[in-house]
Amino acid sequence: MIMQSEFKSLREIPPIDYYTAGRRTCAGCGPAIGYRLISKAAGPNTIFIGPTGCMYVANAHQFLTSPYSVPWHHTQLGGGGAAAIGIASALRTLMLKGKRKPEDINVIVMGGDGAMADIGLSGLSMGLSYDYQRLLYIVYDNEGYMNTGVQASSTTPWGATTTFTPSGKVKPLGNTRYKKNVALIAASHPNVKYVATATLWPPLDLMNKVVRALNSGGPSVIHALFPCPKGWFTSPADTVMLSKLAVETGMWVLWELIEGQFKLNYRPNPRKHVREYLSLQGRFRHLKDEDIDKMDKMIEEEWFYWNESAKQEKLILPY
Ligand SMILES: Cc1ncc(C[n+]2csc(CCOP(=O)(O)OP(=O)(O)O)c2C)c(N)n1
Ligand code: SF4
Repeated sequence: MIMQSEFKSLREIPPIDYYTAGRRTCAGCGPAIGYRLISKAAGPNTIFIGPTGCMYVANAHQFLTSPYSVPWHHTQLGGGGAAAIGIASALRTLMLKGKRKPEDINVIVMGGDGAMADIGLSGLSMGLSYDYQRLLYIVYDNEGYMNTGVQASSTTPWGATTTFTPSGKVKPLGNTRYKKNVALIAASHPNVKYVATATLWPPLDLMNKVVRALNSGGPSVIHALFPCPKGWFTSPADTVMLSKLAVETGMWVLWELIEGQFKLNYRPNPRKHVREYLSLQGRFRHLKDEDIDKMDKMIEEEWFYWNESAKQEKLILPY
């Protein structure tokens, strides 16, 4: 099979969809938009693995219907990492034994932050210590356990209200934990060939990262921030704009690590104040001006490390 090459412009994006209409996700669902772009980039020779979460429950588990027109396999919430290794290993063995014609088949896990950053983190880590090619783990990060009613996960940002971290008299801030950086954890695995962060904007950045990850020659990870109108209390019409604002305020940093070499993909200049991003989201409505300024200052401080990493072309840890 000819390897998918990178897309130079939006015109080159294939019209065919492998994540099709008829799903039951909320209007403006970020992970659903992401799925569509990712599956287009990966192409038809792809097997998707879906741990339990919105992308399973709202898509594929009822009425014997599915919006996926490529093979799609459900796993238990924490089982995405192991299932992917099993499938990649079975394909390799069948091809080595001559029981299947040799071809490039993508194995992609699309797991939420609950599935990949929390409950299935050990499976993700295990997957990254093998040498399977075209094995890609995508953490679709909507910053909470959304399918079960917006509970906080370890990637929920500081200051967000969720059903597990409600803003109130005792804890006016809501969530007081800092967001876990899954891409940095992934980067610490010696066998990983490609690690990147992405979001819905710019769409070609996300799609080309999928192509680069699959062509990287080993296991790879993309940590993608995908806005969730239901859990973020945002307008469905704002989903892609929120992705853009996350990048322009420096709240979400677009970078990639190719065989250990760090590359910053976008430097906001001038960086917008994080207020522009937060003010569109009901989950931050309780924050006072001084809280928002504190968050902006934290972003500014963290950017020192991203700039330094870009200068030295290697990861300089901010924590
Ligand atoms: C081991 C286990 N614990 C809890 C659940 C209940 N559960 C089902 S989906 C879900 C939320 C998953 O969150 P995430 O992976 O972030 O995906 P999202 O729903 O946000 O798309 C939970 C807690 C489960 N199915 N299995
Ligand atoms: S709750 Fe969020 S992630 Fe789940 S279907 Fe709705 S918008 Fe999408």
